[in-house]
Amino acid sequence: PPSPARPIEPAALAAALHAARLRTHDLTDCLPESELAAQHSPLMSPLVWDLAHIANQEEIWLLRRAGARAPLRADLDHSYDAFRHARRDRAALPLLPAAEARRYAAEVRAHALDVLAEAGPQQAFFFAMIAQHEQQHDETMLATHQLRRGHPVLHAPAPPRAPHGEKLPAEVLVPAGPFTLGTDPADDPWALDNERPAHRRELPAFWLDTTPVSNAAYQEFIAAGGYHEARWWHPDGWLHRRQANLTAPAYWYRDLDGRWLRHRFGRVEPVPPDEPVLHVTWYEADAYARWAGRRLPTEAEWEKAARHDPATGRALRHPWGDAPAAPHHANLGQRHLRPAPVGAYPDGAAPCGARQLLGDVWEWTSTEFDGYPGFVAQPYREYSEVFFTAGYRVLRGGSFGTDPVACRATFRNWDLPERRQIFAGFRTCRDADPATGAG
Ligand code: AVJ
Ligand code: FE
Repeated sequence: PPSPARPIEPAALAAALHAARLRTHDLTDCLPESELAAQHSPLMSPLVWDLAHIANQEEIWLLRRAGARAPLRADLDHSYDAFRHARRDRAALPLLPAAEARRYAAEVRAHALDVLAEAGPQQAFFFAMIAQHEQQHDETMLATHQLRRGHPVLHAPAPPRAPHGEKLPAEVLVPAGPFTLGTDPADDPWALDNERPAHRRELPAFWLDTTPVSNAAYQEFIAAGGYHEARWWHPDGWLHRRQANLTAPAYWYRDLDGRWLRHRFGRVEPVPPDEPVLHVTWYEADAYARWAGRRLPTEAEWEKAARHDPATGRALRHPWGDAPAAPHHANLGQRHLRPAPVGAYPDGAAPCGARQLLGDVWEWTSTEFDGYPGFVAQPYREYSEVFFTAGYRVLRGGSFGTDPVACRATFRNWDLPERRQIFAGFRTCRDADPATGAG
């Protein structure tokens, strides 16, 4: 792993591991064994698989690799190897019952903290990676909760509203010019391999939606017959739309009066018009953008809007600056179980004026997932490299279910264009007039 100029303090690593474990327990202690072992969807693992996989990865990377310890439970490696078993097949594996999985996780954690106490700065990255890994699985488990049928078991207060009476411009201008894409360990010791290395890019000016696309805007696309006109759709998207019979975002349906309702973590409620649209495929996002006479941003455009500060020419860690994400900046960390209305979080605005770039909903970009020039797999090929140029699209910005430890303006997520169980929405953009740089 890289050796950062400013290594992360061991206390910060221990705190990140601890916070992730509290969340893992919150997501799993609330369900009986039968529900933890159940396959709620072929798209997702049983929650008991995630639970022991989190512990097994921690054993592999922190105990065996960083700590050079002898294996504790080498017999578990096979069942919890994500590359050996598709999610749909994992319920049939000889999985640890939840109580045993929790014991295994606690035992691994006790040893991991011993390793951390002896570790040098060379080892810090493994701990940062594993804390993020657990949080990523926690978000995946949250998506499994959304797929599960049954009474609500998760609870959280509503997110903040948008500032009252404020009229935001529909789009903001991101002027032409150079900026930095990606980061280096010296600047961000938490950055994962696919965020590296930092490199200069140049982009023409473009106009970006100030906020993610709302449910109300998306309903106009539906009402205009957008799902039934091939001309708006990518050819593969049109095929998928017909095969999967997509007619609205996942979890939406109409009542007898034609009003849109949605399922959300075991509850049914009217679709809130002013929230960012959620649970759409890349194909739906792409079709909406074409229908609106616009396009999805590239991930370079997204990142420039999210962190380039024209006043200093510097790249920020977050849209609001380098300060750590606080609750008033962004809807992150599962503090709420839904996105905030579009226009919320004025304190989290980027220098260009765009809002909610971090938090609320992951944002689909037009870019296919690949390594940056000079990419080096760190420490294992299976985190990122095996997914390059394999048809995955990049998502940016994190959702309400993403922890701040696994979210920053350089963070890259990816998924297949037909997936929508993840907390994905989008915003659109358009080229600026090349003559005026605005237009
Ligand atoms: C980065 C969210 C696409 O869940 O497939 C978890 C994260 N990698 N375990 C995924 C991950 C290995 C990954 N994503
Ligand atoms: Fe994993």
